[in-house]
Amino acid sequence: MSLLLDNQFAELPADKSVDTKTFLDNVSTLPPFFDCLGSKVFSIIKSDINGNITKIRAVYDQDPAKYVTLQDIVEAERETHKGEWPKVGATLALMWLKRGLRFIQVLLQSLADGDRDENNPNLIRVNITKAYEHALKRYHGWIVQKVFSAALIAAPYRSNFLKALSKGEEVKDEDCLANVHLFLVNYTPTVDAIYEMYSNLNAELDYTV
Ligand code: 0SG
Repeated sequence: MSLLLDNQFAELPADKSVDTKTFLDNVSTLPPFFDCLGSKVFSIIKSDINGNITKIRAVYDQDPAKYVTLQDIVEAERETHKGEWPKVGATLALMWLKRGLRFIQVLLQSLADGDRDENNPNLIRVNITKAYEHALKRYHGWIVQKVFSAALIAAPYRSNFLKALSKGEEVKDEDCLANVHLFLVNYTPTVDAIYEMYSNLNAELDYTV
């Protein structure tokens, strides 16, 4: 069985709106995966992502009928918080969460595409670095970039990572990567749709932490 396919994201409707409840249920399955990765450095990342999800869910739970889509939340906060927005509330939490989700997407896509360090074929540092440079690096000052360097050194071997994706079972690489491909079919458009929404609403910020 594949961990990813157990947690397949929902297909987007034609208007590319993202259903809040389904999205929150889907992303909530990601943080426990960090426990399989071993090193303590991953608990920092897990707690950051968990914090984002908790913040968005707290807003959703206030009025599920009002916040059916993620865009409903972001637009409502724009009205409520005016000058503070978008660096506030669930809008800020989703801004960061989507960057983590993009990181995961680029990492998985890179593995599925067969990107590999031929000298160290059982390492996934090239895939992780590609994802980091695409999704996160520009938002990180030097201290957080050091945390990334520590995470890179502590990253699991490719074989162990693929095994974790297969819930600890010995699955052929090609079967595991076929599942990664299938997972990305709905996951990638969901992440793209959130990015597009932030761009359309002018909700994206460019500061570093
Ligand atoms: C195989 C695994 C390899 C993993 C390699 C991981 C590489 C990534 C390492 C990056 C380490 C990041 C550690 C945390 C950094 C955080 O500081 C930043 C900024 O966090 C935001 O800061 C918060 O998320 C916001 O929280 S909120 O919900 O309250 O709104 C907020 O606090 C904000 C600051 O607020 S403000 O000053 O604007 O008021 N977080 C990130 O950069 C996201 C990191 C996501 C990493 C995803 C990695 C996934 C790995 C998956 C492996 C399968």
